[in-house]
Amino acid sequence: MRVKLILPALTEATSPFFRPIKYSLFPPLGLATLAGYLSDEDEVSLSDEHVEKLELDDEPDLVVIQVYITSARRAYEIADLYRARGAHVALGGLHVTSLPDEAESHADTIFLGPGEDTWPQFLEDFRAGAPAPRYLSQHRTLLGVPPIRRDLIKRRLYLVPNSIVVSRGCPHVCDFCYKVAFFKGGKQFYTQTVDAALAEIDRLPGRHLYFLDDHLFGSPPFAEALFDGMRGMNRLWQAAGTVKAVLEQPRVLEKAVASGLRSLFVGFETVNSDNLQEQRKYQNIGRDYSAAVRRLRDLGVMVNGSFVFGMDHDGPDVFERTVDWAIEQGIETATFHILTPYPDTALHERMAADGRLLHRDWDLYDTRHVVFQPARLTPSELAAGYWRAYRDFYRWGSILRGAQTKGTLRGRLKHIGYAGGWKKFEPLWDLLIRSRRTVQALPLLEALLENSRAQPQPGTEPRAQLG
Ligand code: B12
Ligand code: SF4
Repeated sequence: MRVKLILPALTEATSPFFRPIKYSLFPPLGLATLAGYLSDEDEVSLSDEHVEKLELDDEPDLVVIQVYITSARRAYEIADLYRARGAHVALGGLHVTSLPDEAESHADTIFLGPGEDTWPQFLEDFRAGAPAPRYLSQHRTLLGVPPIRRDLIKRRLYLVPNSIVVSRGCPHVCDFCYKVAFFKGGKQFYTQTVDAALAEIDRLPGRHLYFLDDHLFGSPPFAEALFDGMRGMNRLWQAAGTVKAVLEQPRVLEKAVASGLRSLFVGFETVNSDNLQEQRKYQNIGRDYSAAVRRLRDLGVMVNGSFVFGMDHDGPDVFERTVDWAIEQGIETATFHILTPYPDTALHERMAADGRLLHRDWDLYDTRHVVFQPARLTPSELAAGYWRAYRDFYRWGSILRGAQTKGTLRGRLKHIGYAGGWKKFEPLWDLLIRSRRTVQALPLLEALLENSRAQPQPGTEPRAQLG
């Protein structure tokens, strides 16, 4: 059987003029995971439109497309094309799960939720000539998942070819997050076994890893055992975590650092605590954000702070306040988003019920456009403030100010190199992407992550200031 797996891209990622580095960071891990279930006799290809031009003149038997909200239009276009040519088209992923009725008119089969239970069932049905039109994931487990088909990934096209997930979902329930909708009807958070996770890590070449788990620290016993197992593997890694995990899992965090954690993406989301209540981001309420940043910095871990603008308590001053706070804390990189009510989230329902959605053009639901009526800002104030925040945070003056918060010359230089590297050298990234050698910058990333600080001993007590 000829199987073609496709990750379509949103228009911005395919521009002939300029390619932002963010679209050449990670390979299509979800599709490579699904490919693991195919048989050796199958002829399989995996195409990622973010990094390569799609060849659409072939005639596969089965076309598998992963659909995100911002690439839905493109995904449906490709799906329609292959269906017209007689291929069986299977659509799945986050957007299909949110809006199955929209997706099913472009597919022979759709999949709701994660694919580890439904996909092998479908393959069996398909080979038997009786595929169903819709599969709904209910049995959630990562036990017995076959090895990811990383051989299908064109490593040289990515800055971070070694992305990995060892869990699915998250134990929290924030109002704006995709995850409650995606995992409904079954477990909302589950992990691999530690042994399976360590075996997967072992299979990855080189030193650098990026854990794409929504919340790698979501199960402290799992995280602790994983980091114990990773000690001595000589890895450098990055991941995402919460303020709560940073402040309240001291032993786990120390073990993470000892096993190679060098930079953490932290969901601060808002510096306005009233917003946290509104978005049900309870795990951040009453927590000392500055203490979290200090703690990470003391352990030599760089911070990528994530912030969302446009929540109902945000007024015109929110942009400057957020940027100032982030610079004062010495946060190395920041990711700003405009609040976006993804379909099938509690936030979307609330906005729709209040008549606040401006449109349903999914192309623009990319966290860079305003798609709803904000409460204390106009849509144009919100959009302008968002872009200003990026400009203000990444101007050289701000980068140098942020660097001043570091105690040593080495720390300051590292801050400048890392913060400047992302936004100030986009044209160089663009060149590298075009020459199809993005991975060649990986040693530079590793060098910046390399940390000469004395490592803390696992098991040391939490610092007094946190008590
Ligand atoms: C890595 C990542 C990126 C990377 C690369 C994406 C990639 N190569 O896949 C980059 C940086 C490019 C990126 C960009 C964006 N991202 Co992004 N990203 C992620 C992240 C952190 C991890 C994705 C991942 O690899 N997961 C692990 C794999 C194993 O899971 P999976 O991909 O979901 O695949 C499984 C299932 O979905 C399912 N499945 C998927 N497809 C199919 C198809 C079939 C047929 C079947 C059976 C099953 C199936 O089976 C797979 C195995 O279980 C997610 C958060 C998350 N946890 O998913 C956000 C996330 C997907 N991104 C999101 C967004 C909003 C964006 C951006 C629009 C905005 C932004 N400001 O960054 C852009 C544009 C995306 C686009 N191209 O259209 C949202 C998506 C919301 C939505 N409803 O679609 C997420 C969920 C983040 C969030 N919490 O809001 N992203
Ligand atoms: S903590 Fe992050 S991943 Fe978990 S529900 Fe909230 S926003 Fe989603």
